Formats: sequence, structure tokens, C-alpha cells
Amino acid sequence: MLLPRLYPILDAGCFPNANAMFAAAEELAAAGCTLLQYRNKSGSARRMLDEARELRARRGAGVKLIMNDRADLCLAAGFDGLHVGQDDLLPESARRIIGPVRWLGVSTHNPEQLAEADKTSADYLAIGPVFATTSKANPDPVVGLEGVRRARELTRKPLVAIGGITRANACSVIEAGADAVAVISDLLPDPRKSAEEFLKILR
Ligand code: TZP
Ligand code: MG
Repeated sequence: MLLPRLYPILDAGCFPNANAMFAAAEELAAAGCTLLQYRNKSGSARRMLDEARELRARRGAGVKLIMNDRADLCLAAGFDGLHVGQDDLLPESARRIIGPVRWLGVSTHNPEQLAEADKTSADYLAIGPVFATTSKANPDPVVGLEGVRRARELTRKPLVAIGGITRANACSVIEAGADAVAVISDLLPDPRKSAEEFLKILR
């Protein structure tokens, strides 16, 4: 797999309604994003599936969709991959559900978790929060650029950095060894403009 440098996360909680989120997805695709994650920490399963199906129906050619947390909804919505964290299904349990082809990403927050996830069939690993973030409830301690460097030493899998990443600090994160940056808040309020700027900075 080849990760694009920018990995936008559409967090349903950041939008006033689902239509605003669908519009953001279209803006991100128009800007050139090829990988989007759908994250919803407060919606019911049926609402998540409805929204995920709509994202799938509207996604442009060449855009891959990753479901956060839920292997069942990944399959039901026909997504291209799943992202699990330390409180979700274990990577191998998730892999058994989504099969060998769909992408599997695993979130880690320290060197021990990173090294453990490296032994799994995960297609990519995430490390964070790199910087302080307000987009996640009860975030783990920040790992800083040093945490990204350490993670880079511990895995040859594609590495995604997440947490507090902005257009102002994205370059430093890539220089520390990340292959991609996952971003929620600095893509708002104008996803197309922000994504274009990220993609220009990270070229
Ligand atoms: N996991 C670690 S930090 C984070 C998640 C989901 C939130 C990232 O959001 P932002 O707004 O880009 O800091
Ligand atoms: Mg999760």
C-alpha cells in the first residue's frame, strides 16, 4: 500500500449536520485527497451506517474510505479499510473480519504499543497525539516529534502521525519520519483550501 501524505479524518462531531460532512468530503476529493477516514464517536450504529453509505455513494474516483473503530460497519458500508485503536478489536480479530485485502490501520500511543502493532498484519500504524489536540476525548500524553522519530525506528510499516497537526507544523512531522499526517481540525472550516495548502506544503 502507498499512503498519501495527507490523511483527512471526517469527524461527524465537527459538523453541524451530515450534509455539511458530505460536502466536506467532496471538497477534500476536489482538492486531491485520495484517502478519507470516517469517524463518529457519538452516533448510533444505524446512523453511522447511513452516513458511511452516503459517503461511499458520493466518493470520487480514486478516493479510498476508511472506517474508524467498527469492522462490522466497514463491511456493511463497503469501505476500503478499517482503523482500530487500543480499545477496539485486536488487529488480528479485525483482520479476520475485513479479510486480507482491505486496509487495516492501528493507532498507537507509545513505543510498546507501536512495537506490538508492528508484529500484526496492520497495513499502516498511527502514532500520536504528536501535539496537543482538542479533537479527541481523553487523549493519551503527547509524544512530540521525538515520539515520531522513535516510532520510525521501530517499524518499517507506513507511519501516520496524528494529533494537533497543522499546516504550520506538518513539515516537521514528516521530517521526523512520518509518511503521512492525519488531520481533523486544521482542515476546517474550509476543507478544500486547507487540503490544497497541506498538499502543497507536503509535496
Ligand atoms: N487520535 C489521536 S489525536 C486524534 C485522534 C483521533 C485527534 C486528531 O485531531 P486534530 O484536530 O487533527 O488534532
Ligand atoms: Mg478506535
